Amino acid sequence: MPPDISGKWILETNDRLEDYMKALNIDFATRKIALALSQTKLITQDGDKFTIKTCSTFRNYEISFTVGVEFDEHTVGLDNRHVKSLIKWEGDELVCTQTGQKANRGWKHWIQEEKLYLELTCEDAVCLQVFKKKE
Ligand code: VLZ
Repeated sequence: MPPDISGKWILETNDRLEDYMKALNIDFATRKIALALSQTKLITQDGDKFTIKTCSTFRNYEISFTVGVEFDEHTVGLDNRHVKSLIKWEGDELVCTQTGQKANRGWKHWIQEEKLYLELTCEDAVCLQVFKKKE
């Protein structure tokens, strides 16, 4: 059984988000706003089907997918690129590969000590976010 990552999660720590946003060529003003924000993840999980909403007071971003089924992702409000995204379980990690213009792009989620972790990667930039469950 894969782990259950569903729920409402509040951002606690956000390490090197600016590097990740720079690698995506997100402009200065947007980066400064994004860095100052709290974020909430709302995750629903029904077998292999997921919806992940990343919410903030500035902008929201949502994806829905089935594990193992590649889909076209348009990163509207982030870097506005089109990528092919494929998400798989690798052991207890939910791993996304985003193929497109940017090399080495993707993310992974995992649970450790009741916290939700997210590593966001683009080129040589790696951002680590940790979320605490909202009861
Ligand atoms: O999440 O790729 O949970 O889509 C930070 C932008 C990057 C902050 C967010 C400002 C990337 C805008 C989120 C807030 C929406 C991301 C995936 C994994 C699912």
